Amino acid sequence: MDQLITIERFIIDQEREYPQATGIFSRLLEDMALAAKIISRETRRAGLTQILGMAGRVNVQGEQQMKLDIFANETIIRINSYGGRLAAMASEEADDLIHIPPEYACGKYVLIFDPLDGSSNIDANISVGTIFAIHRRKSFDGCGVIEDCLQPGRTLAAAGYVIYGPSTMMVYTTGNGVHGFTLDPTLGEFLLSHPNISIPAQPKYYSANHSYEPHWTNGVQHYTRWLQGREPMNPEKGGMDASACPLSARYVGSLVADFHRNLLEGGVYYYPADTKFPQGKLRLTYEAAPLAFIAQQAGGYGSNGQQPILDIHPRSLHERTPLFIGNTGLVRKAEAFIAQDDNGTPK
Ligand code: P6P
Repeated sequence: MDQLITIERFIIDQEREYPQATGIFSRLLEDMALAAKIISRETRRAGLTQILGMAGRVNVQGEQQMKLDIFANETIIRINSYGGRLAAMASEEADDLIHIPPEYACGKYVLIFDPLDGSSNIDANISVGTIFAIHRRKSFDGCGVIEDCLQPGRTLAAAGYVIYGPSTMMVYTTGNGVHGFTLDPTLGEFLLSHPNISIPAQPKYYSANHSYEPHWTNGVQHYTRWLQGREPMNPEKGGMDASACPLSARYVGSLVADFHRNLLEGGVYYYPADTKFPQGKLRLTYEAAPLAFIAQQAGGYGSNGQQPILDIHPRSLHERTPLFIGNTGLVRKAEAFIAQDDNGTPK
């Protein structure tokens, strides 16, 4: 029988491998696990607000019942505002940098997050997720500045996500492999369930929204036909050969759910640029980069179609990017089709 290792125990054991560690980074990861538990509890009740009359509920502070994504955002901010771990935060829900309240000390990390990605799926009871990225601050002292959050994924200190599905799982990396923890709601503990996650060499799925296919570039359209086993081996270069195809199509419409399934089963998720999103829909700093770090640590790869996501230097907090992520061979093949067929402009 496997050992019962809580996420807190695992984090402390990992910390011991770094004698110079101060424990701040560990506490930060533990804070994210606490936030995940709180958000999970509320997400589980999402369908009950009307039935139990909680819609419009006034909480102890006299505040109206929040939408779940606002609740998730407020939970992460509240838990991480004190403790002196962070110099600043940035969120998908906030236009600008989130400063640490003046009454609290500023720390040496910055936290960038999407509090509840895919939240439009909640009413349909579809899995949703939290995505987070942790950078070491570049500024020297005092409050954090925007440049602390505009660092390439290559320099990430940690990245992770929480998937609120049939079970709640937290998956993260600090650059020392990818590890998954499943929440036991009866204990209130995240237990190590998926140590050292490695993306399977033989992929099963591809995930894309085919309704946009007429607006994809030639290269992406050819790539899609290749994944379906309908396109000849061309181009020769670039990773996996056609023996892996045809792959089955699986598209939830919730990035964390699609990414998580492809990470565990093997596959590729892609959201290319199209006429509606000429720069791509997904955000670089709190979606593509943290997931690309996780993919890389699990033996996979994340690209914008031309270059590694991890090499892109963000110019703004909410900058968008095309994203191809999953098995390295599948993503490299996308780059090869794009390089061969594209002049880079969506139709
Ligand atoms: P579409 C959710 O809004 C999201 O950001 C991702 O979670 C998801 O993969 C994608 O957008 C779905 O977008 O255009 O296919 O509905």
